[in-house]
Amino acid sequence: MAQVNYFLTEEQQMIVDLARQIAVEKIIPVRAKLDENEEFPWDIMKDIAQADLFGLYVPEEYGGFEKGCFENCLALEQLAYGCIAVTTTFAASALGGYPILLFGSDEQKARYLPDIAAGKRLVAFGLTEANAGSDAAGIQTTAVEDGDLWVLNGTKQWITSGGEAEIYTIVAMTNKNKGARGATSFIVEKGDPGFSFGKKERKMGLNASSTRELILNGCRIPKDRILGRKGQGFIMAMRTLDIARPGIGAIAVGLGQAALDEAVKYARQRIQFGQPIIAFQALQHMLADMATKIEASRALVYSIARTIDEGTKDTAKISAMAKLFATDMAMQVTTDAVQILGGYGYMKSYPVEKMMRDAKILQIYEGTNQILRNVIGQALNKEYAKK
Ligand code: COS
Repeated sequence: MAQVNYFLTEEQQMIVDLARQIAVEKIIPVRAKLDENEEFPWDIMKDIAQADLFGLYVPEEYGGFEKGCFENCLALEQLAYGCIAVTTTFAASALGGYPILLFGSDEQKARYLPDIAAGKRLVAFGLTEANAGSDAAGIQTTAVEDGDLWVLNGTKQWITSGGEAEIYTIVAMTNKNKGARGATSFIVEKGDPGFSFGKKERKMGLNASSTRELILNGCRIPKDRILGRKGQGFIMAMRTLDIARPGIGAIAVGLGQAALDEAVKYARQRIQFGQPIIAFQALQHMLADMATKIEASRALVYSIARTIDEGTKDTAKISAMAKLFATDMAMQVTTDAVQILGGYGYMKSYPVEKMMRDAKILQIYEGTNQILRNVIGQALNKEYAKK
């Protein structure tokens, strides 16, 4: 049966195979237990580290493979085939690491990137606050200079890998009067004085991923922990999200594929009215739509990730498109998979109910799909104004 050819190089196919092997051998056997126990997947993080996948996007001089957004998407898609909670922990490490890669000094890169590439220390990205979600420029955490130190005060909310990660890239206001231009980014480490964590959040899904508050209470960090220059924090966060969002699209593709595989398998063996239910056209049409939307999402995510890797500037619009289309697809496909499995789909003994619960976050984190539509709409407005 013909499959779409995405013309992967041998090396890219190796990344796919490696990540798929981890999904099948290490993640799928334990995903229900991790979900049920809300357990952080440390063992799997070690497997991913041993496979050298944490270093995919890190330059060779810091111990990585210097690959791009596309290779990262390939790994994310396959890991997500196993479980998107586990994959979110892996993805969050890149989200927290990109600011160091994009804006860090040579000295900061040398200090942090080798450990990040080796998977020795997890990274987290601290942007969101109770009153600054979609309105990311509304952050209230402050950073003020005090002699040789920066002193940070505020609370970050819903931070993926909060408490588990050791390195945090935090956005704080250094000049509240300047709005988005008054934000600055910093590296904060677990153990820094005045830095602690809130309780682990309980969630609808994504239970193997840990989500906590970061509490900065007079947190004192050395002067050289500033990332880039004062006032660059918001742009840094936006550029980080522009590189990371296709990865969320890739996670959605992996999840959608996993749900489709479960639905087809079930529809082929479930007998009703004397025949497998896949013989019914109503079911075939559902499966056909699911498969087509997954392939369309994969093609979109891959081509956008490749475009970003070519060094294209101003990628906010296309990056938003990759996340928007694929994550709406994943929500629909996982919901349809539950429908196809019927009563069994609603039971915890089958994996599709978890897939549907997990899928919902994809439309919310790293920019709600409503904000992404705004980003795309505003970009269109600007483009057409130039024509
Ligand atoms: N790349 C580079 N610069 C960008 C940018 C991008 N993608 N997006 C915005 N900017 C720049 C703008 O050009 C503007 O610069 P000037 O000050 O020179 O004009 C500045 O940043 C402020 O931009 P804007 O006025 O568009 O900011 P808004 O406050 O209106 O917010 C949105 C823009 C809504 C797009 C932003 O807040 C956002 O992405 N929100 C979602 C946040 C998110 O994803 N949260 C999830 C957290 S991580 S799980």
